[in-house]
Amino acid sequence: MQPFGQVPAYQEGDLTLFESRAITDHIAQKFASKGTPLTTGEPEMKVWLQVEVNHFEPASSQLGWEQVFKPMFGMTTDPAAVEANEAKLSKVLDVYETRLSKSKYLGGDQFTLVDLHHLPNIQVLNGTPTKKLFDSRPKLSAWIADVTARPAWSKVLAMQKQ
Ligand SMILES: N[C@@H](CCC(=O)N[C@@H](CS)C(=O)NCC(=O)O)C(=O)O
Repeated sequence: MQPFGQVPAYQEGDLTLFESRAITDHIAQKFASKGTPLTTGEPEMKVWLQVEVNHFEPASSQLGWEQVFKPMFGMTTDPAAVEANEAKLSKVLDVYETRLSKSKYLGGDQFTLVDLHHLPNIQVLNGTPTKKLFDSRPKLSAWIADVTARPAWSKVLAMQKQ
């Protein structure tokens, strides 16, 4: 189902999808009339979807790998990699701090897939010293408190514990 042997993959009748962001986009469009609309289709939202993939994800996933997943697999965290990626992530978060002083959410004034795609890495990093990069930015901290308090995210976290 997933040509690179990774998760996630998604099957719906004859339709098979991979790449998490393509899957969420499909689900958001298909069920647009149910629950919270998660996509606006606005050019601005598309820009910020790309910001997450190209700027937030690389640094944040490396920080999660070094500080959470490597220890989980009995491997040793590389402090130099943590320092380098915290420097990269800081620059991204400075851009976010400015963005969030102008709009309530990253993709615009409503919660969208842009915000949603940040949740897994934020959750991972909230349990690491990298959280200091979030806590030191007031707009970003308020946005994190808002998006992580959403009932749907609480359900995801509860499912992870099952
Ligand atoms: N760009 C892909 C990344 C998928 C990915 O990295 N999956 C990880 C888990 S989060 C995986 O399956 N890793 C195991 C492997 O690569 O063998 C997506 O967003 O779906």
